[in-house]
Amino acid sequence: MTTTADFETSVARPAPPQNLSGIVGHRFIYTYSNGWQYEMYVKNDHTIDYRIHSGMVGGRWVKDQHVDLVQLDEDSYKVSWNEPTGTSVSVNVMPGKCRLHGVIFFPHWVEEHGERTVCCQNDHLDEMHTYRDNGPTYPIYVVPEFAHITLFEYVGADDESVISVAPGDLPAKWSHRTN
Ligand code: FER
Repeated sequence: MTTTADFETSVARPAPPQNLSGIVGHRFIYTYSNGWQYEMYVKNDHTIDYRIHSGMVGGRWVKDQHVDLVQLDEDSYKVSWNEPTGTSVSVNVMPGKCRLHGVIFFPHWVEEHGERTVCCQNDHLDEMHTYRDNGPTYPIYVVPEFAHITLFEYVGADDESVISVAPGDLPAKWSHRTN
């Protein structure tokens, strides 16, 4: 059993013990305070699939994004990554509190032309890399927002069927399911 004391850290041991079982294999749907609705599936301890149900780049979906995933504390995880578009994201997740905080760092070209990223990204990787490399990258558009998690469920790890269709091809109100 892991107790609160086990999360004590020091200069010699800055990282707390890692137990990712509270987030790996889980799907969660959340709405940011700006109204943007996202869905993330933590497929394993280094990979996510996701769909964007609404917002600036609503309709976008991605499989097999490599991420850094750590446990910060009890009921506290951080997922961080860089997209083929150049966008960087860092998301803190507190499942027990249904609380999430994300910071998205959009290159300038995505702020100007978000629609270019609305696709099944996996079918357009070369195109995204070209857009990324052509920019303009700066100024970066930083979007820091809290979100409320409306659905959090265990669906099992490494399941390709969890996120396998575009957000627009789901039944009406599919993302409105809560638990
Ligand atoms: C999130 C915030 C942003 C997220 C994904 C993104 C899956 C991706 C943004 C982009 O590349 O457009 O919470 O979760």
